[in-house]
Amino acid sequence: MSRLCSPNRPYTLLLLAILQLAFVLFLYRRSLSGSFASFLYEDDRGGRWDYSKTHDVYTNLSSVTPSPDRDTAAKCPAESPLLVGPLTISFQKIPVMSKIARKNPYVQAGGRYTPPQCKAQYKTAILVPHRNRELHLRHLLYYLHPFLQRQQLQYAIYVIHQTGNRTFNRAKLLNVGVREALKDEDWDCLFLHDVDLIPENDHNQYVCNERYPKHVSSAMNKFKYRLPYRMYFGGVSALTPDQYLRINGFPNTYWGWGGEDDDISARIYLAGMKIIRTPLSLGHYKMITHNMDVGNEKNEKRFDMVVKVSKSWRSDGMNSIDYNLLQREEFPLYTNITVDFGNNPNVQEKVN
Ligand code: UD2
Ligand code: MN
Repeated sequence: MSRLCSPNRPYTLLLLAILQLAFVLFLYRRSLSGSFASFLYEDDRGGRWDYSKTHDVYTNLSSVTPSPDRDTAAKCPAESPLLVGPLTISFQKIPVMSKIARKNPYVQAGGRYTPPQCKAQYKTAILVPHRNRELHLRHLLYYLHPFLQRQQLQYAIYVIHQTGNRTFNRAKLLNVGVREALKDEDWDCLFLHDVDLIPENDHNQYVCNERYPKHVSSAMNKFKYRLPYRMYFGGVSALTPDQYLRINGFPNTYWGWGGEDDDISARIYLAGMKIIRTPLSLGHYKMITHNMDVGNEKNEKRFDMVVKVSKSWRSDGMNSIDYNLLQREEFPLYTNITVDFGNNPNVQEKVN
């Protein structure tokens, strides 16, 4: 027994015990945070981006020339050579739709695109819930079309438009979008996308994670480029059709603003999966500043509803959706799907 550990020195012993405990705690926390980070964020290959140096989102696209024969064209490479990293995003001026279409000559009717120079390896559908945000939609189309072309994806943009002025229902619109988009194509991935969010880095690939639903807008200017809370799932997310159906899609019963994103987040865990996220350094988005919309007032029932999700998710979702499809139109830059949902059953609404 050393002098240090002699029983005559009780304070030294106590100090040693405390140090040992602190060391064990330190190791434990390190391993915890290590595993937490690896399951929460997709591998970002250590990428650190300098967002003070940005590029025009249309850079390199004029160099794209069609392959003489689509059938013999080589597969697109695993990583597109067109990517540049951080992009210049500004909401000062925005071209009219016809000008945006002219800037994207290879986009086909309905906002569909297949790379003209190589065979795409991946097919992504972008689904945008919408009403009365025409200006935001123009910004989104201006930035998203070249962004997706830089990634050499096969893609289509769907805008799901809720008609009338009754209470807005974002999650139900997305269920409609998924059902309608899957009638067109066997999509590998579904991107559920707010109209007012613009991605700031083209290395943020619009592809799904094969195992888990992915939260993509992990770092928004609105939240100072941090996650607002741990289970957050709002903004932009990506699920494979299989993952979407495993959670029974999104809830149809959230009328007005809020709560539906937390319900979806809970569904993912209830269905035995977890949320993976785009690394914060890559998941940068700018949200166009806006006020709350008329017809999308806060859903006062949202907290009561979210706590009941373990009971509701199996019966409220893709297996219970009911809607009146009014129109499907192929515009040059997007496919527009107009639906009527009727009244919010929670309140007495005026008939428009
Ligand atoms: C947050 C989430 C959003 C959703 C919402 C609560 C972010 C960035 N986004 O958005 O994903 O969970 O809270 O419901 O935190 N919309 C229209 N017309 C309307 C109303 C809404 O087109 O009249 C669409 C549009 O795509 C919009 C989205 O619904 O981006 C979400 O609505 P918001 O932008 O008003 O809500 P916000 O920014 O608080
Ligand atoms: Mn918004």
